Parts: sequence; structure tokens; C-alpha cells
Amino acid sequence: MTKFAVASAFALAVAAGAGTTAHAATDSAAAPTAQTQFCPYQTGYACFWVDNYKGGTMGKVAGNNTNYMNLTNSSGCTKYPGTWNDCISSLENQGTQCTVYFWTAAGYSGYWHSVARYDSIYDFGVDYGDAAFNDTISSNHWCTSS
Ligand SMILES: [Ca+2]
Repeated sequence: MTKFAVASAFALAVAAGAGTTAHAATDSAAAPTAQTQFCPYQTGYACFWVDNYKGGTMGKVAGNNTNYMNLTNSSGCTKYPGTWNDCISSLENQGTQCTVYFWTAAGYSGYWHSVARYDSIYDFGVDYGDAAFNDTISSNHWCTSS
């Protein structure tokens, strides 16, 4: 739901008296939204949010998940309402020992990006150089890619 984050960031920039040109709007696309839900520190979870920069509703997983259609999400994500499938825009790994791999399709298929232990991915375009990864995650696997 990056579009919402972009709109919010622009509104904040305008309210603060920052530049209101198209150039300012482009820059603010990467501006953080206020984080309201936090990943439990070093408790074995990988966490994810519906907006970039850990904005909006947070979900978390402690194990492997073969299909995010099975993960309940009440945030109002529109692609697959009620689920986390194709809804995630930022990530954090608070696992106890491993990297976690996030796949674009169910069953550890499609392609993946990883998050090292205690690392965060705030924006897929900025941090992975892959903006197209936004709102595609459908499965995750710990320690190895599959
Ligand atoms: Ca997907």
C-alpha cells in the first residue's frame, strides 16, 4: 500500500511548509510514515507491515509459511481481503538464529529476497532495488531459501 504512504508523506511535507513542487513530491515518496506497531525484539519473529517504512498494520511469523493466503490480516489490504497475501511493503527479522527468505509466490516459488537476522527492509525499491517486489510476498522460509 505504498500509494497511501506516498500521499501521506506529501501531505505532511505540505503541512510543514516544505517545498510543494513536483520535485518535493518525488523526494517524499521515500519518506517514512509513522510506525505504530513494533516487532518484538529478538523473540524469534519475522515481522512485516502493509506500508513501507513499517507503516500501518503489522503481522509476524515464527516459522515457515507456504501460503500467505492462510495468514489472517485485518488491515484492509485489498488484493486478497482478510489475508497477508500480496500485501507486504516492509520487513524486519527478529529471529533467533537465521536469515529469512520471502518469496513472491506460494510454496517457496517465484523469486525471493532475504532479510538477515536483526535487519530491516524499509522500502523494497530503496533497499532491494526492486520496487516490483512490493505487495508480492506469498510465502517465507527460514535459514535456507526453500
Ligand atoms: Ca504473490
